[in-house]
Amino acid sequence: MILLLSVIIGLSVIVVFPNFSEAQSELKTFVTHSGKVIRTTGEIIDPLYTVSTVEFDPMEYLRDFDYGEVSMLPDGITVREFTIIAEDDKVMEISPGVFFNVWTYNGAVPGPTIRATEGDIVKINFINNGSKSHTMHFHGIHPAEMDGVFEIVGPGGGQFTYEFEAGPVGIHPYHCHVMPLEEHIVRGLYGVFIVDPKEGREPADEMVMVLNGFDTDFDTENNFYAANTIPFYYQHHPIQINIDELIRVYVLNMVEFDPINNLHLHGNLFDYYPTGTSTEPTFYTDMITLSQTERGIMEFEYKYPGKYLFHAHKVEFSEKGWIGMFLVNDDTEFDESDTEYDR
Ligand SMILES: [Cu+2]
Repeated sequence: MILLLSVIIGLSVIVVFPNFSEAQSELKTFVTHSGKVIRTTGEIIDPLYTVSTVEFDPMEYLRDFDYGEVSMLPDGITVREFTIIAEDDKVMEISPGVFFNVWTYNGAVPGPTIRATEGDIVKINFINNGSKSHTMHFHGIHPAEMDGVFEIVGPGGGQFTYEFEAGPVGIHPYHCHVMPLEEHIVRGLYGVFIVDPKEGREPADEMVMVLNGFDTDFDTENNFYAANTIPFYYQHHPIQINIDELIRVYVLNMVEFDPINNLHLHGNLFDYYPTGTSTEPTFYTDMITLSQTERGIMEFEYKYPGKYLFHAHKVEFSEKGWIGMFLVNDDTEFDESDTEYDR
């Protein structure tokens, strides 16, 4: 029995790390995006750093919506004010032992989920505390000078105030738009902007999933993939949901380098609203395909309790971290310590 176990464990190690010894012995030279020449074994960057300066909890991020500081104009229009600080010196342990220099909005990847109602005035006090120029470019409808492309915000405390009317209804990305754009995005300068319809949406257990990846060896291919930054996180910490309760997922694909990403939900189908701009679903499906910055809203409820996977059906991505699990509870009175969600 013990012998059999050892053989099984031995075989699993070979299957999981087929090139481990090869990669260990073979140092390759890479030129980073910023021109630095580094030597690394390949799949995983050498641990140049050993301390994470980013605190990020994917379970907290999942249902954390920032509605800003609310005030009202004399004509009754709601103003939502946000302060967003960009930095580019933070280090995040994106996978055990893999420390990566992320660029952040408000200290995390993704940045905060900014939320407003159609017609609100959104005011973003943007401060660039990084060492490089950065901006915030929102997808949506706004004046040219609020587009975050030509109004470069300089490093070391540069400031800009973005102000525009929230619209159209839907889920939109925001991201830095400074060249080289690829690096400013893949390092982590992105987040979600939700515009709610004035009449609201049906009450639901709402959550945000940003599909992202990290190229930790700078070869313009991702080494890790995830929903909300940390590979395999929701597989090890399943998202608790209730049976027969409407679940609404705002999903955004921010994966660079790979032309497509996708999402498959197990044991169920969902109504899908591309970009969230319509309140009528376009598809009823268990599978969506998303190109860069493509996004939408998924709505579903589970009929049966238990564990259900959701993951990229592009198997390479799911095997490198883009996989998670819903745990459908039969009992609405649950109180699990690994979720902050109170009902
Ligand atoms: Cu930038």
